[in-house]
Amino acid sequence: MADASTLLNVDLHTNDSILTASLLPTLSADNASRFDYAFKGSISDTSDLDYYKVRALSAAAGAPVMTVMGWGLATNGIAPRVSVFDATGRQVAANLLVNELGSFIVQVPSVVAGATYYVKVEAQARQGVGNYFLGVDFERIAAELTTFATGSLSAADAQEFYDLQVHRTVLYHFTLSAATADASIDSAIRVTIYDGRGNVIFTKVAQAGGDIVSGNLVLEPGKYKVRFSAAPRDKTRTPPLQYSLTGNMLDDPIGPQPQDSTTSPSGSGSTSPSSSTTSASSPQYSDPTWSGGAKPIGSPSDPYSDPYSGA
Ligand SMILES: [Ca+2]
Ligand SMILES: [Ca+2]
Repeated sequence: MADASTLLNVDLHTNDSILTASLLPTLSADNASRFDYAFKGSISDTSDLDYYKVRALSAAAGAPVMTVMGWGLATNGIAPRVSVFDATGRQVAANLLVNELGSFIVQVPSVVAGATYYVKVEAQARQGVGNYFLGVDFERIAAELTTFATGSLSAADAQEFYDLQVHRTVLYHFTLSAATADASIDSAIRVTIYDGRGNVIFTKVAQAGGDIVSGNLVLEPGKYKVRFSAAPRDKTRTPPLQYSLTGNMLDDPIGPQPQDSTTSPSGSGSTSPSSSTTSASSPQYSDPTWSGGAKPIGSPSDPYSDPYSGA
């Protein structure tokens, strides 16, 4: 944990609300970096919040997608959490794209050109003190998110399995979210991915009603099993839970892709797996297939500890 002497920017709580954020200068444009706005700040005590004022680019810029990125600046520093508010102080719906290893990235798909927004930075779970980097970037094209699997779990149906068939090497960026109808019961959902030999190659836990969690995974061609399991703190009480595994896929197949150039959006470098019409004639490039959902197929063990143990 950082001490006061290593904090880069102690604001003495002058920017802990949207009202006082407006007293601060707008984040200056940073021409030297890839971000439209960039700033290094500090969470200087456990009650510190930092609000920053940002102006969306003009309509002429044609860049309505607002991406806000925060990450800790020290190995053992804080994990920042960022959120976006409009000029009236209302939180703006944003897709949480990345929440892993101290990085937190949200994206607002469409902002009002020229409008004022506020970015709030806090420490995740209000824990820790330290320095962070905040970057805000306006872009033309939003990240395309695909839903890979979604379903419901309950005490009677505490896990669901999917078969995943991968036809070419892909890099998945997964985001897992968990929701519950009964927030009074502390619970979570775990996703676990097994390779063809039953080895666990990926696992993440999302708290019900909490932020999504994300992770990257490279999958070679083959068959995998994906399990979603309910993880209530009190094993005798499992509330109704909903899970959603979304994200996107990046791939780099060797050789040209069998894409129909007449339907590709120009210059987007699309990684969307949504177009599957060509896969029948070119199986070597077909997208991974997800199947199953409700049917339990065996019960592979989970070597990972209870997410609540030691908590
Ligand atoms: Ca601060
Ligand atoms: Ca502050």
